[in-house]
Amino acid sequence: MTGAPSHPAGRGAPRGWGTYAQLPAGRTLVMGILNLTPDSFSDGGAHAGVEAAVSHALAMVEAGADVVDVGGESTRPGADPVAPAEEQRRVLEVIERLAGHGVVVSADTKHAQTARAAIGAGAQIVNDVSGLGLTEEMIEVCAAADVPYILTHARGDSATMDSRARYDDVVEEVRAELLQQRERLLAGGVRPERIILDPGLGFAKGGDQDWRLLAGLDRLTSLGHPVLVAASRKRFIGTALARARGTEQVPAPERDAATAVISALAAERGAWAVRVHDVAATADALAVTRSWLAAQSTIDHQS
Ligand code: PMM
Repeated sequence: MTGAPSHPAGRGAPRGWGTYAQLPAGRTLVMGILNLTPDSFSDGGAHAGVEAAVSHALAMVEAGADVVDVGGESTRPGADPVAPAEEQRRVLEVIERLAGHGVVVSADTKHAQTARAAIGAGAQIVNDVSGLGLTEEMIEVCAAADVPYILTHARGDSATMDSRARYDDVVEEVRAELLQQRERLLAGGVRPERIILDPGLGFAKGGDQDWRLLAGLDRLTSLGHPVLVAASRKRFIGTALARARGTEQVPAPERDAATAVISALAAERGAWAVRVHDVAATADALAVTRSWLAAQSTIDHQS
């Protein structure tokens, strides 16, 4: 990534970032989710086995994923913690295989040892959802490897996060807490251009807090770091759909069309990347968003 933005600031122009080594610049990227967890809320157990996992990941790349995010520990509220050794057993071989295929892999982990091993296996980005629990060891690993680091807002762990969803002003507090953690990363030697920010939708958030964070995305993109939006299939989407349909909570696999709409809106607001399960739907949503914005900029230049 270079320091300078690749776009003039404006609608749909990702702000504050240039390009990471192999990743295209100038458009919102798609991060496809590969959860290698038996208890993941949305696709648990479906990709058991290395072969199935690799072919699912390659299918996501074929469908338009720029990055594949590989995780071995479920982060949903109430999920059991996974020891780093078991987490590594689940992910390392898959990461190695994907890196061998030239896929850009991010390692979704809260454990510094797993991040280190994942980088050794070929992962190029560390995706950490520790939030306020970010460890010094994780900072050391990322500084030493000089890899992009996704700093995700979260309070507490899977057992406690729901009880910590108390904010006076969720957008301002999430921003301030991310900036605090950013200071720790910088003090530990992580270069500023390596830090990607994520509001941590669903992590210690409830009610309409996730929607407020999306609506206030400019407060994060204006900080000059790339911003990742990871809304895919999350509970707040199911709740909004249920309210609109007048039904019970809408289940995770029925949230993909709504997720694609959020991807489009996030791209319009300058998100660097969106993390999704249904890559094809989001790739299409981003393609039509780009066409819309390209036409918009022509009109803007004429007037
Ligand atoms: N959410 C989940 C897992 N990893 N990573 C980042 N950076 N941000 C997130 O919000 C995030 C994440 C949980 O969702 P999943 O179980 O569908 O993967």
